[in-house]
Amino acid sequence: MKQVILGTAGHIDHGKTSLIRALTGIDTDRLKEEKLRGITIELGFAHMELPNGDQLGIVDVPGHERFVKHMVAGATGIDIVALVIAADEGVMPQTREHMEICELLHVRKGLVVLTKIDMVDDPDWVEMVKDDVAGFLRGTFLEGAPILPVSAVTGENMDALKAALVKLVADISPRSTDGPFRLPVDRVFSMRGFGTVVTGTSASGRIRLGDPVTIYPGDLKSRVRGIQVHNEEVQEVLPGQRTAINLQGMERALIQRGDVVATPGTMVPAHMIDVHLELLSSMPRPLKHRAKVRFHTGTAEHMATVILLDRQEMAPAEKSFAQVRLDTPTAVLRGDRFVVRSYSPVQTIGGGTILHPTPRKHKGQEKREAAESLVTLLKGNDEEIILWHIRDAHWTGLSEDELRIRANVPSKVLEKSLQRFVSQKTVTLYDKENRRLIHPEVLESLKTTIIEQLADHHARFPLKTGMAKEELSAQLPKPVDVKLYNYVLRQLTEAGLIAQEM
Ligand SMILES: Nc1nc2c(ncn2[C@@H]2O[C@H](COP(=O)(O)OP(=O)(O)OP(=O)(O)O)[C@@H](O)[C@H]2O)c(=O)[nH]1
Ligand SMILES: [Mg+2]
Repeated sequence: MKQVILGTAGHIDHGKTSLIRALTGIDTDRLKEEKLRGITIELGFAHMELPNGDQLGIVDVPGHERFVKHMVAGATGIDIVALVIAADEGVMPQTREHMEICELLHVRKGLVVLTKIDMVDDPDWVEMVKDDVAGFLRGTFLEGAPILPVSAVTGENMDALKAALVKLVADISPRSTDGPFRLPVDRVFSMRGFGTVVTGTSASGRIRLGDPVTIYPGDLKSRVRGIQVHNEEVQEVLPGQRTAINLQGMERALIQRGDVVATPGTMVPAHMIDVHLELLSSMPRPLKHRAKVRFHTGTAEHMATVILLDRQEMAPAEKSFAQVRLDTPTAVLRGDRFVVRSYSPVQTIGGGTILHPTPRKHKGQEKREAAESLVTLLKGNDEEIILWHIRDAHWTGLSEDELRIRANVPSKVLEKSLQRFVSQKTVTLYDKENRRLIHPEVLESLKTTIIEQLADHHARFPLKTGMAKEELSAQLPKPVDVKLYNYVLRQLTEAGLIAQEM
């Protein structure tokens, strides 16, 4: 039995919620305001068993232009999309925008549901809309996907839709359970007698009842007190499941949508993020260096400033490296996708891949170098990415734990690569106790700098015996890890290159 998450997408009033109700019997519009206005505002959730026994978790999103930010949060973590288009209206602005968002988030599979066919008398019209939609999908991940005309009111063709879903689900490969458990929170509420409950689509890893968890970016500690998947109590969460987690001893007010419940020690709050940014061709004007944007990743939305690294502006459809400076911290890992929307008027303008969750602040001349160097994080293989981070840490070195968070490569690959690197001396393990690493070239540069500084000192003050250890380290042009400094002094002394007096 497979478990797959389907998300809806499409323009306002095109029949997304009605379709889910017709499929599952569940009304995902729960809010009073939604009932009153007849539109979806918040994300809605449902689930169903397909005719072959596979389980479908469903996320219903709002089509209203003002709630696209909820749609982005909902589309995070879906396996397949049902793009809903009303047969009497055809492709409309949010049909386009939702498709763009799905593409930016790397949704790979889906189908189109042409709803409200009971409203169209002319069969030629339906064929025409179908052709039009097929044209619209050309060049997207839905090119050639099934287009199913249905009516949520008469139930016409609903069986054909279910059959198409079964076929689609069969094509989805199960998500890997490797890596830390991560659940981007889309709802938080408190339940009498239970305390705080968070819901979301589990993104990776697994977690069991009683396990400790940390809620990022706030670094709040808790424990899994209860788990529900599709309203049933379970012992364990696997990736790609609609999940509710009851958190032990956690105040509701401390958690919000956008936070991530994860295995402790696997993330850090990110204030600045290095990214590869891809702008949409539909964007009305270029994106300027230092533009204020809305940055969406996981279920979070943050105000941010885009620092372009090697140009003053980016034209529509251009791609480039950038540093995103967030107004408030977030929790991300390398490889996560994101969406960028303009500040005002609010409109989706692009997105891309997160490359480095905790980079240095890039400024001045160094910006251009940073852009060139980031190519490795975008295109490199796991080993190249690991080496990049060790080299990038420079004289502060890097612990294995820090490396694990920054590189986000499968844990087995990380362990094997490091074992090999250390034994082949591609990497130096200078602090066994804390498992801290340094790149040999970076190590050499530290040795050379120390010798140069000492030689310079002796030349300038020939009558003095030497320099105090602390004075020397304070004069180094970049920060050095204390343990690394002592390690290098010891090595230089043993090699007879310097002399130490107590
Ligand atoms: N005749 C007919 N009406 C439909 C059909 N599907 C939906 N409707 C009607 O269209 C209107 C909008 O339907 P919803 O399901 O709320 O549309 P939605 O896409 O969820 O709208 P938002 O979530 O606000 O974007 C409602 O009045 C529905 O009764 C259909 O297949 N046939
Ligand atoms: Mg709706």
